[in-house]
Amino acid sequence: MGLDEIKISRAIIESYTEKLVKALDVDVAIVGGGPAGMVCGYYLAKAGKRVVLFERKLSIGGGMWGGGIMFNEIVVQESAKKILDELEIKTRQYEKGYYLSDSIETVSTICSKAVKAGLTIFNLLSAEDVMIRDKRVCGLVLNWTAVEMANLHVDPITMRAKFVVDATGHPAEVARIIEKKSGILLKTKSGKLMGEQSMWAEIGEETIVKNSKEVCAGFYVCGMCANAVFGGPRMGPIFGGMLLSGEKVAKKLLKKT
Ligand code: 48F
Repeated sequence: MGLDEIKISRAIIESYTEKLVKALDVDVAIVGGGPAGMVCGYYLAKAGKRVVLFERKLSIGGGMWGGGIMFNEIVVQESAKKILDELEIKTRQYEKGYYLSDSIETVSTICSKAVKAGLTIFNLLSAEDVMIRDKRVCGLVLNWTAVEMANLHVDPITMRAKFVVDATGHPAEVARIIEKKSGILLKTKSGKLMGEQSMWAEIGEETIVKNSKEVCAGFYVCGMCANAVFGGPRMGPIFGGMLLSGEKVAKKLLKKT
């Protein structure tokens, strides 16, 4: 039996197009495929929600692959270990309250479980803007990362979502766009982005979960982005807060969708 290259191409184009068309109108759109965004997507998909995640890069996983300074181990504290257990990711106790896991196993397993639960992930697509109607965030404006990188003058496409989650990590990209373009007052102390503070693992891990919440109508933040928006320290290669933050936003959205 000969393999037909045209059939292979048609299969990919038809299947991807179907997936993309389905993604144009969903319950929740997540921007950023780091640990927080993926965990958020996992819990929403598991509960049967129509949820898509857009990741700029070729690979998902954000800042988790490299552990600390490229030593590919991550640390998770007691309160977050239950999420790694649920996902069947191996952990080892280092000292009381400090658990280690292999960052490669952790990223790949979270991604696998999320996709198997029903999360649709699009890599190589960047959110470059949002859609806002009646002061409510209600969708994303997307373009190929390759277009963005080559600085080509190509117009984007738009998708609609009941809720948008910014999980873009330190740069808080979607929140920044909303602040810059919409004039909407954010639910922070200043009404604007508060900015990330210097390293303090204990406070950072606490505040990141508190700060994972609604920023304005239709718009939530989780992961490092939450501390960049509401003002809180960074925390380095401890990842429990990221996981708990994704879970928290998913739980909040489950009550609303
Ligand atoms: O940075 P990232 O891993 O965010 P996170 O889930 O986790 C933070 C930790 O990795 C680490 C830390 C732990 O203490 O502080 O930094 O909060 O993942 C964010 C992902 O978002 C993608 C980016 O490529 C990365 O994979 N991203 C950023 N902006 C966009 C985007 C955008 N505009 N469109 C699509 N993806």
